[in-house]
Amino acid sequence: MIPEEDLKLIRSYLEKAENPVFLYDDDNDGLCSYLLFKQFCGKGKGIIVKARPHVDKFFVNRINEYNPDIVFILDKPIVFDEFVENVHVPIIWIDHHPVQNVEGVKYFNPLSYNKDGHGMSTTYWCHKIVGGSLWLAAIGTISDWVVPEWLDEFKIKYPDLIDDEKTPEDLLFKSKIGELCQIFSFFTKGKISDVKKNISLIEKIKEPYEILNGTSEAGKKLIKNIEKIRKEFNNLLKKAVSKVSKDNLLVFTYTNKKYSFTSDLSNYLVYKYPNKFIIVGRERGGEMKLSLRSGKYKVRDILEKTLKQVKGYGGGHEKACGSNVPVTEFSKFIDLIKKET
Ligand SMILES: [Mn+2]
Repeated sequence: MIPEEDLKLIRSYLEKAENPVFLYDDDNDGLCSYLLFKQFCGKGKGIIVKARPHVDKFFVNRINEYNPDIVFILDKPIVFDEFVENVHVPIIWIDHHPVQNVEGVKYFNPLSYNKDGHGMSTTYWCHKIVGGSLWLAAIGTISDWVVPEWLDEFKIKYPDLIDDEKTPEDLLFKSKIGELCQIFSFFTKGKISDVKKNISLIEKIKEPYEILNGTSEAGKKLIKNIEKIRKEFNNLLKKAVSKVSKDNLLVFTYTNKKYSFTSDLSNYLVYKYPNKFIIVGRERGGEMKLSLRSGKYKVRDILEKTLKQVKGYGGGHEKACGSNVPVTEFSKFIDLIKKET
């Protein structure tokens, strides 16, 4: 848990900010963290950090263009020193991935206080800091497989978005809020110019029904923008499900130049087949970009062990990880994991 006084401190930084820049992860948790902070400040600039777990030098110039007085980093597991050394305003970093030690930033991570506690999600903490739209807080939190203690409050406000679902799995795959989570994850896929358009449309949305029922222009436009992506996803999902066998290991790989669906596919598969070790891979530029999931196996431990014998990198949560492995190493990677299942 992040202590109350730290939450207040972060809030005071937001209140004082004249021109904040928000760097955020490209998943729902990162996006909703940003949306809540932007909503609270009513000013500043958001920069989405796509397709990499780290914040590196590349973002220094992008940030300096906006001449910010403060930088917030949301839901990114890694920040390189080369970034911190070249940004000359305060950096506030809020995250819930394994604790990092980086000099020169104000770092807030619930796991710093209790290594074995639950990190919840970054959106969960951002909501505690600024309040704001409860439905955005719910999307960011539930998408990270976290059930907030205010779920009942949410249910009273949006009775048609949740039934009796109580677990993250049921919320994500059986309820209307889960449908929204899926729609949201499509908003950040594809070309950065398309993603930026989607995000500025989302910033205009006040209630989820604008998207779900197309009751506003922005909502209608958003649904239209993701039509093609949704179709591609559903096609891939069908193919992935057809790969299911008696094996404990389920491997599904695909090539798609435009969109990454690895985490969406693996999340659905682990819900359907919790006892399997699931690996979904997207081949790109000589690398396999992987999402690993399981309800049964200790994914992170097995991944760490495997990466000692195979080139590549990766990490994440105990039962949900991401990894990059050269295509040439992929079959060895699979063989090693197979031995663990
Ligand atoms: Mn997160």
